[in-house]
This record gives sequence, C-alpha cells and structure tokens, in this order.
Amino acid sequence: MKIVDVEVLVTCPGRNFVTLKVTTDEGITGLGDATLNGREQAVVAYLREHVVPLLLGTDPHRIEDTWQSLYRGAYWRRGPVTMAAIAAVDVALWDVKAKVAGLPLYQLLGGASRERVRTYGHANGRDVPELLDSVRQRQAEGYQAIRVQTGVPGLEKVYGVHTGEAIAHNPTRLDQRAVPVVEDWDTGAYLRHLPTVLEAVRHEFGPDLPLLHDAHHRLTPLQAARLGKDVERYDLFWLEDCTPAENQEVFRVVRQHTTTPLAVGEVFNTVFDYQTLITEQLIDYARSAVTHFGGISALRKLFDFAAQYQVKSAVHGPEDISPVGMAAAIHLDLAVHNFGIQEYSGHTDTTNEVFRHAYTFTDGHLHPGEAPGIGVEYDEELAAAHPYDPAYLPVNRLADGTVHDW
Ligand code: CS2
Ligand code: MG
Repeated sequence: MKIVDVEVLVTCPGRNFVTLKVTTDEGITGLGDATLNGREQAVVAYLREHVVPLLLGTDPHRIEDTWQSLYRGAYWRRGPVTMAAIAAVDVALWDVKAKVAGLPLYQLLGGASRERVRTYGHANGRDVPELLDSVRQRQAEGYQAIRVQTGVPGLEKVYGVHTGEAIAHNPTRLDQRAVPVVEDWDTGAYLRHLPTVLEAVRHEFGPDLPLLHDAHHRLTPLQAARLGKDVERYDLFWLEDCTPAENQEVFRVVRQHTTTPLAVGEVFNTVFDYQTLITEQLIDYARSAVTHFGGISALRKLFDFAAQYQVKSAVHGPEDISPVGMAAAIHLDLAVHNFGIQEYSGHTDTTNEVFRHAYTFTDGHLHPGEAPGIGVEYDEELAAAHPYDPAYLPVNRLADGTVHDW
C-alpha cells in the first residue's frame, strides 16, 4: 500500500481547525488533527512545505518508522508546531491501519480496558450564583465531574469565564488585523477569592462531586503551594497547571506543602517535558493531548512510562481539540490501563456536522464507537463553507500593564 495524496484542510465552523487527510492507492483515507489554537497556519505551513512531500509514495502501515523519520529527520526536534504536525500524520496512519483491519482503533491498542470513558466538563461563572447555575447545567447534561472556573472581584476579563458567546476564542479586529483580547489578572485577589468560591460550591453540591480547577500557569511555586494547602479541605480531584512547568523541579516546592492532586502537561509536547515530574512523582495526572504530543504512538508511550510511577492519563479535551483529535484520544482512553479522566467540552453543532463522528457522550461518559478506524468522516464541502478566520488566544496583563501568563 502507498500514500498517493496528502491534503491539509483548514476550516472554521465557529473556530479554526486544521485536518490532515491521507489517501492511499487503495482508496483508503485517514484523518489527523493538526490544530494548534492561535498558531494554526504555522502547522499548515510545516505540513504542506516539509512533511507532505516526504509522505507521498511511502507505506502508510509503517507508522513507527514514519514517526521516527519525521522526528529525527527534521534535525530540529520537539516544539508545539513540529509535534502537532507529527501528531496529525500519526493519527491519520493509525486511522488507515485500523480501517484496513476493519477494527475500531482501540482494538489495535490492546482492546478495551473499561466499558466507557469518564469525562469532566467545564462550569464557569462571573460570580458564584452564575457558577452554581453552570454546575447544574453540566450535571443536567450528564457530567459526573466538573471543572469550576470563576470571575475574580475587581477583574473584568478572566480565563475560563465565558459570557455566553461562542466557545471559540473570537478574534478582535484592529484595522482588519486580528489581535488578541487583553484579559486582566491579580494573583492576590484570585488567591483570596478562590477558596470562598469552592466553599460555596461544596456547600451547594456536597462533598462527593469531583471538582477540578485550572490555575492556568499563573502562580509562582510558593503561591501554588499556598493555594494547594488552602483548598485541601475542598478535596479537589485536581488543581491544574498551578505554576509554569518549564522548570520541572519547581513542583517539588508545591508537593512538599500540599496533598491536593496536581495535573499538568497540556502545553507539553514530548516525554522530556515530564521526565522529572513523573520520575519524582511530583504530579498525579499527565494532561497532554494526542494532537499536541506527536499522536497516538507518542502518547501511549508517555502513559506507559507514567504508569510506572502511578501517574494517570487525563487527556486535554477543550473545544480547540477537533473531533478528530478527540476521537483518537477516546480510543486511547478506552485501552490504556492507567486512565484517569478525559476532558470533554463538546463542540458546536456546525463543527459536529463538518466532523461526523462515531463517538458518543452518555451519562458523562464517552465511547469511541465500533466504526473501523478512529470513526470520523470529514465533510469537505461543508468545511469549505467555513473559511479560516484568524484568531488569537488572549493575552493576560497585570494592573500595571505587565504581561502575565495567560
Ligand atoms: C484549558 C484550555 O481546557 C483546559 O484545561 O487549559 O482550554 C486551554 O486554555 C486552551 O486549550 C488553549 O487553547
Ligand atoms: Mg488547562
């Protein structure tokens, strides 16, 4: 079997998605997600200019060899753009291989280790009453674990708090150029406010509902240690991205002070980003997505490594992971033993029309379905009706104007 065509498809059914489509000489196609939110065109160019020419004529069954060739052959290794491009190729080749076998992908990954995949959803509110209503909405939708994000008194625009607009990070326009929204931040106000919010949520919903919170890289290690300790009485399922983790050793400070479980890794793209965090058991959940981490082949290796240190999977699954990336994740979630939980924000109806998928969401759990491959079909005609719309992730600034982690 040979690859005879490779297309890089961009669509924006409410937010931008980049999809790789591989076609073989036997007419079998495979899809991969190459979406890097806010930097989509960088991956499009990497794929079109430096990957597609290398794939034509190769055997799609040689997934590991293709992965290693794209990783080692580039000479310049790692990084979000490179690993998103490799991820898209990897998933597309697994899609082809599973279709040829006539099996859903999870069957090629060792088969099911569970009946279905537990998820968590996002609840948010500008204030506590709005947040409590949002938690109720997620519960009504079936979620049995819920991430809670809240406004902070005195701050106008805060991460994770939507005021009802589309779930995509909508672009703002400055003389026809898309520019990032500027959000504002005050760590002290946040540290004082969050425990009161969790107190209210626990008071309303009781001690058993698994609650998660994303600090989104904004704290120093000591501030993260303090927050972890302050919220121990609320028994979080996890505190996510409590401090930037480029310097992995800083998590030793956090770990020394708190037993609040820690999750990190959605911005990581290779196992080396985790090495100290996992071998020293400084974290409890590894958050990378198939799309950002070099695909199924690389992520399953990460989770096998993590399993030796009792670290569980918790694949990143916001709306900017396309249904292709989500489908691939759910197949892996079903198969790995050290599964923790899957983030699932869902997508707009239009997105689900462009990406018709076999996976289902019921009672807060996902299942990949039994369709051969990853179980996603891409409607190219409908996709073309939603052209790329430049959009950036927000930028975060402190009161004095200093740029802060978003
Ligand atoms: C967040 C993401 O879901 C999460 O845990 O950190 O929504 C993140 O902000 C986006 O994926 C950025 O594109
Ligand atoms: Mg996050």
